[in-house]
Amino acid sequence: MAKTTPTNEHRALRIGVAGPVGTGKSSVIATLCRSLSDEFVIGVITNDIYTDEDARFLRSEGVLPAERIRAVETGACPHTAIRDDVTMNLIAIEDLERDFAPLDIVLVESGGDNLTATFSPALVDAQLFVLDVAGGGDVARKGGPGIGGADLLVINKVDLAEHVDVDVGQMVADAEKAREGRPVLAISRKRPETTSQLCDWVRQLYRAYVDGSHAPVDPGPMAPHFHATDDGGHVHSHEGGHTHHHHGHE
Ligand SMILES: Nc1nc2c(ncn2[C@@H]2O[C@H](COP(=O)(O)OP(=O)(O)OP(=O)(O)O)[C@@H](O)[C@H]2O)c(=O)[nH]1
Ligand SMILES: [Mg+2]
Repeated sequence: MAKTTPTNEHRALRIGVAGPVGTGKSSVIATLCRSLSDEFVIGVITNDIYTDEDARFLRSEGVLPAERIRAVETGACPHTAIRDDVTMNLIAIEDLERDFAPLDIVLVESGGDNLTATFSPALVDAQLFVLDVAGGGDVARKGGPGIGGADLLVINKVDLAEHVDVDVGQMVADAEKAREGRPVLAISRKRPETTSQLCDWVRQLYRAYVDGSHAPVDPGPMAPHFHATDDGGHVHSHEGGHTHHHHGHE
């Protein structure tokens, strides 16, 4: 496998986008591609369990040339592919970087998972974690490595807050408390003034990456958890000590 440490100025900045199912990871990526494609050459890798649905959605948005958006099908365990064994993703990123060199930024969407999935710092230089107001105002208080330790926490779909009785200010305050000063952005793709803050964050990160002042931070391993399945699954454990069963995979 090719070397993955940055050895020249052409190695793209790799940004992971994680968060629970449906919070708006693909939409955030589409917004970034749409807004930043004049400034940066961007590529996208999506991680889905069984399909290339996210890649197809992003291609259909027309925000990037379709061939610069590639899918990794991770099988039954999306968090493994971004955390414990990142080989498939590293190969996909390196292929993309080679085919479209020089890329400035590669955005990696994780499979929609639970609250605890985070990227390994061996895979991405920085990561954002996406929550939405529709998941409930108290989610931010629940903490976990993504909420607490991601480089940026995004609270998405704030346009829906009034419909789901969520106080965005309170949700942001709770998140800031959980994050000990790390940044939180409340956004909606329907409110350009909010997504422009997200773009500014990426621009600032890119500058820090290029001048060498950005250091990848590990948000921490997944919390112990258990996936129940039917009989016949096998068991394995991950970093962080959790154990879970897979049914009929591998
Ligand atoms: N109202 C509103 N809806 C949004 C916003 N962003 C995303 N959505 C909607 O939320 C739904 C999920 O968005 P996606 O971007 O597909 O979410 P995702 O996190 O990529 O989903 P998975 O990859 O399936 O986990 C879609 O119906 C989007 O149209 C927003 O800012 N406001
Ligand atoms: Mg998606």
